[in-house]
Amino acid sequence: MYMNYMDYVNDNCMNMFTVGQVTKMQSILNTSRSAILTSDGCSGSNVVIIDAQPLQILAPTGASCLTTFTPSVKFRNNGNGNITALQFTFGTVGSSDSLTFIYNGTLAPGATINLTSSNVFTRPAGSYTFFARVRNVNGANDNNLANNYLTGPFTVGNASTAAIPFFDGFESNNFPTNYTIIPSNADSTWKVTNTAKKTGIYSLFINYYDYTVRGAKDEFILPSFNLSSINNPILVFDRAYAQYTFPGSGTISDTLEVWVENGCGTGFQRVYRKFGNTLDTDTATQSFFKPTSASQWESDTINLSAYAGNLVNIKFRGINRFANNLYLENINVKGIQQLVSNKIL
Ligand SMILES: [Ca+2]
Ligand SMILES: [Ca+2]
Repeated sequence: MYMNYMDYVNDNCMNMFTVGQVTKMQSILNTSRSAILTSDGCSGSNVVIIDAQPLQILAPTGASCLTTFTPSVKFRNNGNGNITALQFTFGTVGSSDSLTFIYNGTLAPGATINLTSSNVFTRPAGSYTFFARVRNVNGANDNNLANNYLTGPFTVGNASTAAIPFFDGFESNNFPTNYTIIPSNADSTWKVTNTAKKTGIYSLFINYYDYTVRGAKDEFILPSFNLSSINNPILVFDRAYAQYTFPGSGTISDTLEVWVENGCGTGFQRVYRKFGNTLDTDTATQSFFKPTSASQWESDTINLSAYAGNLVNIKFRGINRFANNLYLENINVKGIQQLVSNKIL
C-alpha cells in the first residue's frame, strides 16, 4: 500500500491514511491534544505582543541656556498586552554617561505615558542629539525591536559665552562688542569715559546730571556666562555715585539695578537695587559729580549661587531721576571657594 503516508516510500503518490491511523489521530485530538479543537491560534488574536515605543522626546528639546536637564519622554504601548515594567536608557549620542530609567506602573495596550526621569544630566554649551532606547519590557526583550530607539536634537546656549573669571575695567576704551546696550533713547546712555576711574584710566558712566526723561531706563547686558565651570559664582563691581541736593530741600537719587536671567529667554529677575543712601558713595552735591579718588568708590558683591551650573545673562539697569552721575568699574564674574552662613569669605 504505497499510497499510505506511513509507507515512507519515496513517492509523490502518497495520499491517504489507513482507517486505523485515522482512528488513532482522532483519538489523540479528542484526548491529550483536545485544546487544538478550540484554539484560535491561527487567527493570531491571542498571541501576546509586547511592544513599547518611545514616541516623543518632551525634554530636552530646542535651545536652552540651562546646562542641566531632566529628560522626559512619551512612550506608547504598541502591543496587545499590559506593560508592567519598562526599562529604558537615555543620554546624548556619543557620550558614555547614559542613565537608566525604570517604570513599574501598568500601561494598557494603546495607552501612552510621559515618563520624566528622576535623574538629571548636564552638558556644557554645544549641540547634541538626545536619545531614548527601550532596554527591556516586562523583564525581557520586547517583541518589536525596530521602534525602540528615538533621537532628537537640542542645543545648550544660544550665545557665545565669555570666559570665567571675567573682568572688565573698561581699559579698552570701548564698550566691548560682546555687550548688548539697550538705551532708553531718551538721552545719553551708558558709555566709556576717561574722566573718572577707580583703576587704570577708564570707567563706565551715565550722565544723570543732564538727563531729560524721568524714569527712563538705560541697560547693558554682559556677555553670557556658563557658570558650570566654577563654584559659588559671584558678581563683583565698583560703583561711584553722589545724589543731587537742592539747597535746603533734601536730596534726590537715581537708581541702579542688576538683573539676572537664568537661561536663554526665561526672563530677567532683579537681584540688586540701590538708590539714595544705599547707592551713594560720596556726599550729595549740586555740582556735576565726578569721582577723583579711589576712596569715592565702593564695591558690591552679588551672590549668584542660585544660578550655579547654568548659563546666565547679567543686565545692569540705570533709572533716571534727574539726580547725579553714576559710574561703574571693574565688573568681575568669578567663583569663590566657599560660602559660610550666606556670607562670602
Ligand atoms: Ca518596541
Ligand atoms: Ca578702569
